[in-house]
Amino acid sequence: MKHIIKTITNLKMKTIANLIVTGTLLATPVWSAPEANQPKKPSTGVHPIVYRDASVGGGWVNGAWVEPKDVMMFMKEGELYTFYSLTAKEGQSKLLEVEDTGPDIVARFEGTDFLKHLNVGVAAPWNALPRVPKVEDTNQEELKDEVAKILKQNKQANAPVKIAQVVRIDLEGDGVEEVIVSATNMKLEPDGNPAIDPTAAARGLNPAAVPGNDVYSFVLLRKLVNGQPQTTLLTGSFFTDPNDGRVAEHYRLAAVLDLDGDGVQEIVTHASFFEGDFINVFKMNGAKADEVL
Ligand SMILES: [Ca+2]
Ligand SMILES: [Ca+2]
Repeated sequence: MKHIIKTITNLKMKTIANLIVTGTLLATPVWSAPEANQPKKPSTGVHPIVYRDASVGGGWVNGAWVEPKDVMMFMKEGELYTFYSLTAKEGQSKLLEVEDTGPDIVARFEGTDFLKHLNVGVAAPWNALPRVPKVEDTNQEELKDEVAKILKQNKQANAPVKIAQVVRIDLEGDGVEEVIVSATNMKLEPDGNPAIDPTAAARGLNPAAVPGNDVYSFVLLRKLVNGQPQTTLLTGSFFTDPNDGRVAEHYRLAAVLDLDGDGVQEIVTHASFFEGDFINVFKMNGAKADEVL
């Protein structure tokens, strides 16, 4: 009995202590928010980026964004990379070698069985996914209206609105969430590559050319700016002529990662086309998203 009473007393003490702490926190002014959400100085080290089955996508090197061909010379055998999907850390692996194959710079890693089809890896000691994106329902009227507006601006007012991804994430950690949307009506293979058009060859076109009119694939960012939601087209392709012979590109959101170590997450989009793919990286610059890679 004595023991039980003592425990209850301890619990009461704890509750009172918690109340005091809570009271202190509530009284704390906004400007002393937790350290994690304060902007940090970006890293001054070498941080190459790889994607999918380890093509080199460029990197953040000595304070600058560097294109894939130029980052290759900075990549060291045995260096540890952390790989991320859109919503999770997938694992870590050491770089074995890196090779310039002509169209791509390709890296090889030790035991990467954990890698999923779309992933982004970075040689960085910090957590590149400090805030995890929430994947949402694609059936949202406000976002469908924004997609329709972009289609109209790109001479595709009659194209059906098809949203493929909706992701909510606070990129800066400022307490206000951003929304990233990818939209496409393109015919796709199961791996996400655009489908080959079997009729294209008969029309004298590349079989990887766009099948049909009013085909699109793009990624947009929706962000509150001075209290008003603002939509930015980040990247994409719009095809209005089925006979223009352009090769179809499918764009989607691949990852939302802090690639330069400043605590702000960059947007990584992935584009796949016939026998190839690439990534782009967008870094927030106030209300704007700058394409840095
Ligand atoms: Ca934000
Ligand atoms: Ca960053």
